[in-house]
Amino acid sequence: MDTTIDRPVSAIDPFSREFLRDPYPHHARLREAGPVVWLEQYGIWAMARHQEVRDALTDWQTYCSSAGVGLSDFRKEPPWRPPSIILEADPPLHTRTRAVLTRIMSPAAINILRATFEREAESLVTRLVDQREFDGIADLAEAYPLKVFPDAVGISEEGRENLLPYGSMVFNSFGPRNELFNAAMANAGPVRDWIMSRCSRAALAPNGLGIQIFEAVDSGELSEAEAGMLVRSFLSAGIDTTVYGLGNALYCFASYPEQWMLLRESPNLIRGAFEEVLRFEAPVQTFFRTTTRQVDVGGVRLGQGEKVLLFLAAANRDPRRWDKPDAFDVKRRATGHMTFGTGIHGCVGQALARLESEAILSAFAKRVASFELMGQPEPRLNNTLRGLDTLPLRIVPV
Ligand code: 4MI
Repeated sequence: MDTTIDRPVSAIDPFSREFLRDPYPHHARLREAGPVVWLEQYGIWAMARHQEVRDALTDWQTYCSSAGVGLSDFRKEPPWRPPSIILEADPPLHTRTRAVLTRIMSPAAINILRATFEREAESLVTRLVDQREFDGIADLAEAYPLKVFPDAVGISEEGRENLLPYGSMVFNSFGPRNELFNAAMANAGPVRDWIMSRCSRAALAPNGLGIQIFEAVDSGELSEAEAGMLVRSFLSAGIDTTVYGLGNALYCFASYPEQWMLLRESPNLIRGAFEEVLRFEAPVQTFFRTTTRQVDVGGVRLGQGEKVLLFLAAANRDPRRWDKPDAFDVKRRATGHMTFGTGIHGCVGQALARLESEAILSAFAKRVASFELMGQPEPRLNNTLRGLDTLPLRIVPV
């Protein structure tokens, strides 16, 4: 027999500037409060332990995505844009759209891009190393994905400056309608119009990832409108996530030079090192689910139709799961982190994210003895993402 216990309650606001600037002490308090915690400010549940986050992500029948994966409940208020047919969908719709993206984004399919991604990484990194000083965010973490990803999708050069503002809209919109949300939405109309204009068959280059989605229309798997919506998903998910991830990687290696030294000595550590970056400084910090039924979590009863905030980044540092969770250690087995999620919604672009990080870290590893911080990095606060606005670096060449 399970016994019901009083629900743990917290007054924490996980979307306040104070929380977002340094979430880790708050994560620890949320983990300690219990397996699931009621956040009274928002009237939602939160899970911050690895086991519970993982269990929720792998039980899509209880924890659904079709009511939105942000704070807003699509069944109670209109979404700010038509819902994504992959991220904000459940089976059977999700199963059909996911099958198409799984094929286009498979490791084998993404490997075809490797030579191009490596060449672009070598060329950018060579230039930055010659320059000695650069901003790790604008000059690398933004510049690289903004070149290779739209090229791979087959997006026109014209208008690419809309991609980062759109990403900011998407990821801030998963939080409450706070200042961050309002600032991101300030120029929403033109940005959204440009994005949608890039999602049609006619706007996409031949041979890119985008046109491959439309090939699934020709084979009867998708409608023309659905294909356009999946191109929108590429443009929503494919830039900011990797911008924040690459920026966090540089920040970790500038902060822990002995870890960079290990990686230089053994380049075979590069792949695992990026997983450790994702565990330690998760670019995507949170996602929501919505309960489809009453459910018991560690003796606490959750009702039907309730929002549950999953702290991926807190699961990544849960001492119940990890040895020395607050240590950045490129030699640890970091797989099992929750930054890519898991289950049916697990990141479909993860092969591409890994390709980008390996190309960049390998190019640096050949040329850079250490990264020196030239000043205080400034955070770029976002309701969902964790990363930097500026990262002034100087390189010590090999
Ligand atoms: C996990 S990041 C992300 C994934 C998918 C979409 C947006 C963001 C989308 O729009 O489908």
